[in-house]
Amino acid sequence: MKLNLKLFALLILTALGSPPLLAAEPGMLDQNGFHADFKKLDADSNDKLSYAEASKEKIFADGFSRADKNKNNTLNYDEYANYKSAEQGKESKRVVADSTITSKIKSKYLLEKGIKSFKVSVETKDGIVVLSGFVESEAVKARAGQIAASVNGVKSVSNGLVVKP
Ligand SMILES: [Ca+2]
Ligand SMILES: [Ca+2]
Repeated sequence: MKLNLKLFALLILTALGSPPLLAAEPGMLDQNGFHADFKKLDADSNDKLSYAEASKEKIFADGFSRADKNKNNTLNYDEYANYKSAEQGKESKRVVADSTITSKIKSKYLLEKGIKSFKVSVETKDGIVVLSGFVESEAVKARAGQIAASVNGVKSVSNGLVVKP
């Protein structure tokens, strides 16, 4: 029984601990984690990835030629791992930037008397903010949109707030 509990706790810790680690330490992944991925893609096991092999991963379907630094139309492990860790780094930066935008907007809404922040939902993806939920007047809706647009890093605001007096 005790052992099971320990195992359970370990599983929880692992589950909680993994995603931030993956995001925070691409260098570590570079050394350990990509070899298995590389092997899986390398269907003919020649230690190189052709476009057909690499493009099974979406980032290489789009970025194969950028990853292929020496332009020989195949990716060796270093080309594969460097490109992949750079892309993952960009992706985790984007996610951090998006959640920073969301929390800045939410904290500004808290300071606005007219906006009942618990009735307004803010979501940000790649700098594009989507507002949904309810406000009491057109003026408040417009104000909420202006506030969202004024936050650094916001590219556009899709104001889906519904006026419900
Ligand atoms: Ca191959
Ligand atoms: Ca190459």
